[in-house]
Amino acid sequence: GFWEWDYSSQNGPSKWVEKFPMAAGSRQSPVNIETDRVESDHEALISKPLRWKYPATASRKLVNPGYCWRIDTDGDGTLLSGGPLMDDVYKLEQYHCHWGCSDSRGSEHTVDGQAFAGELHLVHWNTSKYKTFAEAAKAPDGLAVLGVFLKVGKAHEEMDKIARLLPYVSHKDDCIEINEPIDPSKLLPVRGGRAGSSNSAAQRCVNPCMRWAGRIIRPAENKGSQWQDDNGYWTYLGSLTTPPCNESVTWILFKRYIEVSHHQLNIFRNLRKFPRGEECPCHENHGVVINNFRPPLPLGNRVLRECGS
Ligand code: 1SD
Ligand code: ZN
Repeated sequence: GFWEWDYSSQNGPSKWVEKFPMAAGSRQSPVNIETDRVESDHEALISKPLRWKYPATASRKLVNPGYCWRIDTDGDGTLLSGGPLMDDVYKLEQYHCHWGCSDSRGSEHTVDGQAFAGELHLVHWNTSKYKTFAEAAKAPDGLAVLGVFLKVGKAHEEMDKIARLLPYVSHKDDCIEINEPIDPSKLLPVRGGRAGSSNSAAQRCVNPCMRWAGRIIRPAENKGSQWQDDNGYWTYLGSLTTPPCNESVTWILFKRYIEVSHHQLNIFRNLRKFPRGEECPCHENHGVVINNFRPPLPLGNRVLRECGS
């Protein structure tokens, strides 16, 4: 009969393939990142630094689709380019998050078998080659997702703006407009710890504020700064991690994680999988959104590359 995919034992990741044949493909995501088996400093990656720009005004709507929280953006003025994406320009479509029922699980990708408490995804599409997000989502080089691991620690200021709004989208299909600017570039790791080994470096503002004749000159007022990665990332070709699991994603995972507080994660864990006014399906976790991650799939004969130490 009819069923909707979810993360439960009944309709979860192992059952998706029954309805979404692409889920059984050979280019699926997430994967486990074996740090001592990645290919280092591939020439194509070093030749162009990864760059991004997100005006804070791009974050438009906060949505509860019943399986995560998601912020839909107005792609205008957003940009992701360089690194594995070469000269193609990608725009930000939305960003969303995956998390666990406890702080010891929740990420989709794992690093040397270790899961993080959560994983933030910034979903972009290739505007150099495709006309719409839907068209890009079907193409092998159509999408690029930036992934950031979440580790429990101190509260994250920008994430708190989102956490404070979540009670207004507590139920499935709830949606609100965002009025206070939420800056996705502030959700990316700057000086956090490392998901892999070693230390050093940071992300760098390419067009920072300048002081001139005693005045502070901001880069293109309100339009946001352009940033460049100096932290390092892992990259490989994969898929959407949710049905229909299209094999259209260039994955870029930052080696550095960001810290969010246990309390902030608990606010995520309070979202409901069912619509307002409907009765709570109390049999499974009181209908709250938890463990909304797909477990890692085989890398197969794909190559995982790294850029930066
Ligand atoms: O989980 C998201 C899903 O919500 C949807 O946004 C899709 C893009 O249309 O992307 C997946 S994911 O692969 O970024 N996890
Ligand atoms: Zn995701």
